[in-house]
Amino acid sequence: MPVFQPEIECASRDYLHAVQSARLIRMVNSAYQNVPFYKRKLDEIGLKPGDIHSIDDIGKLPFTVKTDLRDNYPYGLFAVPPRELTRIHASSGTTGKQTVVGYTAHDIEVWAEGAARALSAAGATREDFIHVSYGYGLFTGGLGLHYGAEYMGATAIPVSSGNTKRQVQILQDFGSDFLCCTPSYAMFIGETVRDMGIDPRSLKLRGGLFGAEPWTDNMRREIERLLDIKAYDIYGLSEIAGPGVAYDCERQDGLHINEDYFYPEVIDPDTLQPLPDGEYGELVFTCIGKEALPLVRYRTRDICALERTPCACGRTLVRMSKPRGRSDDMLIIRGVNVFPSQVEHVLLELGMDPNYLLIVDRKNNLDSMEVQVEMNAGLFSDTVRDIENTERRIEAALQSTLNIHANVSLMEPGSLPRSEGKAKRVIDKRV
Ligand code: DLL
Repeated sequence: MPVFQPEIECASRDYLHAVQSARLIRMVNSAYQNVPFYKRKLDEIGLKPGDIHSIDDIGKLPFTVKTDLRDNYPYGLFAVPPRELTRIHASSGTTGKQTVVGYTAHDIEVWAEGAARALSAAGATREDFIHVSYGYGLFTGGLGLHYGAEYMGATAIPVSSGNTKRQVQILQDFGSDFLCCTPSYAMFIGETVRDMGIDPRSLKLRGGLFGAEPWTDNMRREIERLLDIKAYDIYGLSEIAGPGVAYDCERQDGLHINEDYFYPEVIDPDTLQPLPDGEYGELVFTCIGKEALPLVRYRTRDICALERTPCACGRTLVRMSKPRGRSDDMLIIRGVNVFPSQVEHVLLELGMDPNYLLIVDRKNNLDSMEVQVEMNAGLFSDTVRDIENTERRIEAALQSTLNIHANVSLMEPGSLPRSEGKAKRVIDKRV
């Protein structure tokens, strides 16, 4: 499959090292001169911008965390005056103030370039119609893919999220070639195609770029089956740019990181020391190619591992594993660490759809976990005995993967809420 920018995506490691080094030096200078927060942080540890000679010096720099953005809300970490800004976005955040991010015209182009690389890696071309069902607005999903599609010369269809039957109608009538939305919404759109009696093979759709939330390879296969497409992962976060920080290629074997703009490290979240390739830890990014918000060693809380072995697609860009979830999504139930994605994995292995809700509670000082799972057509059964047998089977599978007991309740098909954006799968009544 053609590579959008082979001169960077397939560059030699030496060339990338030189690009990264030059950009890091420039960005540290800018952050020191223009962002009082960074001047203070560097002064505190006695580090001068001149002490950074290459990307290998990155470990000398201090980390930035989400609360730094909140403490400097809304514009305190911006390195450019307001007249230089082209756009503002924000990430919703479930607690406290939202995180505000800004872009210069150059930053919008960097971001669009990243998203265009992702679309191309999924096989999209200038001839294609890109159906964008991520939300448009302060969330970066909609406009991120939209600008990426336009940047590569394809045709953007800015549908935004919601009104799912209309989405299907547009897929049919407009002849969309690629669908962009969250994986949970892709599942919902797929179910709606089926419920409307439409044969997915009759649609022109051939691929999709799904991200903004963790999803498993099993869910990938489920979406591919429901929509008769190839499903690609796309990763990003608003603090660093938006969608297109990293993306699947045709090998679907880890997401290539646009490391010429977003320099990645994986650290042990307790010791804060870098981890060797292949080991899971917290992903950290330094924005070496952007002007407005030059984040230094930003701790994403996403858990993944890096891989630098050559990829058969020809790209030399480092790959990150599919994020397992966020360290702050991790539930600790009776002392056991549980990621919602593990539950999803178990359900899909058992042939169930990933429509579930995890309810954690505390009774008599003891944590309890209930997993509500929707029955699919294959499971739907009238006999109480069949239902109970299936519930026990799921409980046993969860116990062996998670090492913890969960009460499983089967629910009627279609009874659990569907998501048009990021799915909410956990209700933790303890907090
Ligand atoms: O979710 C940007 C985005 C939009 C990415 C559309 C991909 C597609 P935020 O709202 O700031 O930005 O949320 C960022 O979402 O730190 C991860 O925890 C999670 N996330 C994003 N992409 C993936 C993915 C957008 N492919 C947070 N797999 C990140 C797993 C993801 N988690």
